[in-house]
Amino acid sequence: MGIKSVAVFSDEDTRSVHVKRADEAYNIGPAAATESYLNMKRIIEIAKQSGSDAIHPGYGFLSENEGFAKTCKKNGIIFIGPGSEAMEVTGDKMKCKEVMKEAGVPLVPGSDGVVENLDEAVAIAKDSGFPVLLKSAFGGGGRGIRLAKNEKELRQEYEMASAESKAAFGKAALYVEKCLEGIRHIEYQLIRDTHGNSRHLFERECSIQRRHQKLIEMSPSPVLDAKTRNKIGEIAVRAVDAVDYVNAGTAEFLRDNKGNFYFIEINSRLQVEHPVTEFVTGLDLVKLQISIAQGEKIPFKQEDLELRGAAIECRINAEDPFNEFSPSVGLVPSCNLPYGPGVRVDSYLYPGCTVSGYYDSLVAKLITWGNHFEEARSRMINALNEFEVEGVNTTIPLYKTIMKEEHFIRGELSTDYLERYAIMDKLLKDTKGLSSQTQVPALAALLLYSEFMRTPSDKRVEVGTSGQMSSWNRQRGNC
Ligand code: MV4
Repeated sequence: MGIKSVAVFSDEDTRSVHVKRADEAYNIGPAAATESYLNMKRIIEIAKQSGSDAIHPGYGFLSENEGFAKTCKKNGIIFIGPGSEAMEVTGDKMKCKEVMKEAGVPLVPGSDGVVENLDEAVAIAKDSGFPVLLKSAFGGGGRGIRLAKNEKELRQEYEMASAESKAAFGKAALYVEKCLEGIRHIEYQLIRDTHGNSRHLFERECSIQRRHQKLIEMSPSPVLDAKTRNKIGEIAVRAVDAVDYVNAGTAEFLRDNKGNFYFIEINSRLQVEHPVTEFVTGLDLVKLQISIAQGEKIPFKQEDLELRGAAIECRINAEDPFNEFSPSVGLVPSCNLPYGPGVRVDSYLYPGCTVSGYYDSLVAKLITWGNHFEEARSRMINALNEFEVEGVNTTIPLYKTIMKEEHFIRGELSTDYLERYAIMDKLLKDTKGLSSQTQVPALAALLLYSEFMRTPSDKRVEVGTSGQMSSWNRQRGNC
């Protein structure tokens, strides 16, 4: 778009790739996010110093912080996202549900807002039917959710849930929802301009998650036919119209095993998985966001949009799937990123870079597109096989297993997909339980040991740094 870019970076990110790619880059403080990427004052200071007209908040950090959106506006800097008023509504679960109910957007059966006391919770649970979920109005991403399978459990859980909510969020405001079974997590990408035009850019299926962190996203969803796609798309558009939303947003739904859709929340930021939608619509969503932030109208009608082909995203995290997904940090001496027709890698990895322990473990997004799901899947398999990262463990082996797993291939997905089909056991079987980090040293040790054992004892030399047989080795009689 011919717009100059200004990057901000913490001490930890001095050599990060976005710093090299931006036209200008400014340090905003120490590694700790609270002193850098969450430091509103410092970020506004840099925006003014660099003469920036607008700030794109990305995702995470301040991207859904209404105070930051307000501060930008107060300082005459365009916040590329929704206004703070819309953000205030979408950030308050109860207020948002109220607005959605008014707009005729389907909600999960349960209480109308927060319950006043335990008896009200029990009455509502009996009405909607057990099992129910007790959710905190201030929770999110799975926090502050408790399951009650009957009245006795509900009575027990209610006391604990209100104490937990008070402790975690400062206030106890609970609501009751019927617990939906066999659900899928399907979200709609939305865009709305400052002239009241709103479009949906189709759905993304995000059901494959671990501890409420998405792992794989895809479009189209294997369970949506064209009629349902448009019907839910219209509902999603109604949702953003109802909160007078502006710019890109995502409406999240749960789909139960009877095919009913229920609105959960609106995410007021561009999501990690937006490239999936860019691939199947051919749109550049960040360019669209910037145009809308400049007051331009959406340059297409709903009927102009076509969901073309299929796209899949795998989130490559620096975590060890063989060791409870523990974070893996440090130098990446070398890496090989895949490329080719229908392959996109959004990443900060380059040979010699460092994975920090200060920030999120996401190191790359690998997205593939094909004329249909099978072509996207086969391209993903090839890309995963080409994708090499030295120095840290990654979740790549998990995705190699999932891409070949029969239920995944048949589109039989649900939010409990990993548990339901014992995917972690399949991963261990596929890889004999060794992560890339342990596979290489283990093989090296085996080679060394067999070499050592083949060498006549008077010809053997110590393989080590000291040159002396260490006491540990001497006692154990090995090298
Ligand atoms: C639910 C549900 C079943 N029934 N609500 C978890 C986090 C939040 N985004 C909503 N979540 C759920 N709410 C009712 N009434 C199941 C989940 C849920 C879930 C939802 C989406 C993606 C992954 C999930 C994993 C576990 C539970």
